[in-house]
Amino acid sequence: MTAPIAAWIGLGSNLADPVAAVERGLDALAHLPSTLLSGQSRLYRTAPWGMTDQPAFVNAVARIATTLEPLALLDALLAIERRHGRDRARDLRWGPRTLDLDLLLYGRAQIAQPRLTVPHPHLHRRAFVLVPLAELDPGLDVPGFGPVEALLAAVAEDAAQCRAIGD
Ligand code: A4P
Ligand code: MG
Repeated sequence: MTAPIAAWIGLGSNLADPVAAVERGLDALAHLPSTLLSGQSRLYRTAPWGMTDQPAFVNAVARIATTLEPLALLDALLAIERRHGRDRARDLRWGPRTLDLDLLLYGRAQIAQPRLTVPHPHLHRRAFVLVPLAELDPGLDVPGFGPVEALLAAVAEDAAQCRAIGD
């Protein structure tokens, strides 16, 4: 048996009922094979990043312990997206989506493959990822970029636009 790896998944939605979509995404992560859902942040309402003329997003981050290899995990995440009604052919870059699952970190791995880049290429500059990540583990080191807390300090203005739902 290989030892489980701690991996981090970012969840986002801004169509239909985004709170329900993110909650279904978390539930689907809990049911992945060879995987344990070991932590989840609160849900945050966040200002749209990239393409700003679209509805606000709901975002969260989950920590899993998994023995799935990185590409198998990516395929499992894409399958969850498909089951939740995402049609990639119609997606605009950085545009609206029913459920987006990003593989943020896979242990301390640095991966540069055609289908998979880890750490996720935009993670270090996205407050909507760094805020929930810091809630779970502020000292977490992003390989090649540094601790989450320091990355968050660099996007403080955007971080102020991330509101925990229910607060
Ligand atoms: N891929 C490569 N590396 C990864 C990885 N680490 N995790 C490949 C997941 N996928 C990865 O994904 C396209 C392909 O990227 C996958 O098939 C996989 O092989 P995608 O999610 O459709 O596209 P993208 O490149 O991630 O850019 P895209 O579509 O613009 O989506 P993003 O980057 O996920 O951004 N604002 C707020 N506040 N909250 C949000 O959640 N999300 C977006 C979408 C824009 N603005 C947002 C939010
Ligand atoms: Mg994505």
